[in-house]
Amino acid sequence: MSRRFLVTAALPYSNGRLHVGHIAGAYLPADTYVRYLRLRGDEVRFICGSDDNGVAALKSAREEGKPVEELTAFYNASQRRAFDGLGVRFDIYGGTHQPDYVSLHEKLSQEFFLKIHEKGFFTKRASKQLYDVQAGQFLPDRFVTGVCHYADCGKPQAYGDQCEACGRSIDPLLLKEPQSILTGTTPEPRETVHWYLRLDQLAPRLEKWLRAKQSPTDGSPAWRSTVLNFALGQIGVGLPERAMTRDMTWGVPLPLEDPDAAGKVLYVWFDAPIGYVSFTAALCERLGEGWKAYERWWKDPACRIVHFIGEDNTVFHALTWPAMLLATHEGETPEGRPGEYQLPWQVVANAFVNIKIAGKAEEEKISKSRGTAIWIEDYLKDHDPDPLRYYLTAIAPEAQRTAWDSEAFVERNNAELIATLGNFINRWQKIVSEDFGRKVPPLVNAAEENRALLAELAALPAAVGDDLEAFRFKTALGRVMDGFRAANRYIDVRAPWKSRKSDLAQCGATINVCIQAAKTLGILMTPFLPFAAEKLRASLNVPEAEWTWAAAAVPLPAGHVLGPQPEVLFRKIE
Ligand code: B3M
Ligand code: ZN
Repeated sequence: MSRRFLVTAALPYSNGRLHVGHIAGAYLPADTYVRYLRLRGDEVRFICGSDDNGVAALKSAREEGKPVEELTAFYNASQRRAFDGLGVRFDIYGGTHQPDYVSLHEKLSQEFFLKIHEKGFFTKRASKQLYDVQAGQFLPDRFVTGVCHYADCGKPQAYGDQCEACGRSIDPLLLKEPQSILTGTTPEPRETVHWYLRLDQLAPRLEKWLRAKQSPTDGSPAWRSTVLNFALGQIGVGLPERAMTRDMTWGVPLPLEDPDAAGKVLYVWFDAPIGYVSFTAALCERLGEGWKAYERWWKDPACRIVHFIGEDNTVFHALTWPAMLLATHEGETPEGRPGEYQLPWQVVANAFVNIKIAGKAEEEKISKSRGTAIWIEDYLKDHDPDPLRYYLTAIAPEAQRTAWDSEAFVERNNAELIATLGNFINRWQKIVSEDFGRKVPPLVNAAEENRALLAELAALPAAVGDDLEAFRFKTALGRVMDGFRAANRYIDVRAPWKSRKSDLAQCGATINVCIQAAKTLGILMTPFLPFAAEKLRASLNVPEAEWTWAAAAVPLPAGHVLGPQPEVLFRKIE
């Protein structure tokens, strides 16, 4: 039974390159999940693109001395190459301000704003905001730095919107020792008008929806407690209204006739998640369905929407974005749906990946400025994508932060991918070529070890599938590797290099079981290691249409002609 999924991965800001932390956080688990769903035969759209608007890009453009359009186009292209090189294959990679996407994105974002406006979920209010007198402009939140105003934090790593140290959102006016990044001067509060989303009014609907995610009754996996506890905790202390407009020119213009709207754009966290919708629409358009076909994904309860994000984006995906979706509708629909749009079915957030520097005891935060980031484009110059995918899944920060350790990366490539996985595939190639003409030999011998391994393999697709359905990527990969370990033990015991001389039928039975193991494990490893899996598929000569989760434990019949010996699956890393 085929299901329908819309899977998104957080839209990267197009003001920098991607490093291993980004990949481990959102993009790799999302791609792994999508590949798994596709092997299951589910209908999937996988959506991403760059987050071009807002202050991050503006700030970098200032620093790099380039027009912001040029900067975002450059990084959008760089990110696209990095994803492609890693085999992270979106159906569309848009960009909220890229020439091919900006008009549809603006249209949908403005419609969204107007809908919420019409439903009365904004309040227009004058407020004080920090103004840089020397620069003659209001300061976007991220143009102000200072000391976090929460008493239990008080760290100096706070921006006007969020504290880097404790992760909570910041009220720029409460920020201690504020400083403008434009001029270094102390900004002064001045009055300006903004439109605030009534999160307080939406909180009861949000809470009802989130509570249902704690113990789902429809068999869908419970959300990670990190996400739910955070979101419910915020509702518990009360959701403040949030300004959804900014005094800036870079972004989506505010679509109101109101004279107070002049010179303002939508807040980047308002338009960015709408990017998921506008890129879906752009994809529908590209596929010849017309852009409006996005509604089949966003408004149809039969479709499950899954957002993969890094932990710092939790507040926006588990609260603000769902609140926006709810606010396009006055309340529940007569059929008891929360509104017109579907709310996220799952929000899968990962913690950060730190870095372990050789010779240092403490793990550190990956830092661009300290030069500790491992950039994807650099990595791909010398290495294949699969080892990185493997290691980042093996250390996936699913429940807490983990750390990249270059020595461990090399060690695991050599000991696990080469010595365990690659080696198992190599151990019987010579025999199947020389003694059986690359045809699957019959399984004539019912030896105990044969049946035991086949039974173990037969149970594996369901077990790995259960883990993937529940977003336990690390455990799922561990099971696949355990399968390879079992296969190696099996071939050790059966020693076909001996039986080929004494009992060719028994040898053939062993080879048959090895081939079945390679097929099962090859399919199960596909979401994680797509490049090696493709080589294996070709060498087993299984058509793509039969390389499916359901067929994983279906044996290749005796007499099936294999393809050529596989190309080297993994290379040694020094
Ligand atoms: N641009 C990514 C980040 O915070 C942010 C995600 C937007 S998802 C709609 O790094
Ligand atoms: Zn703080």
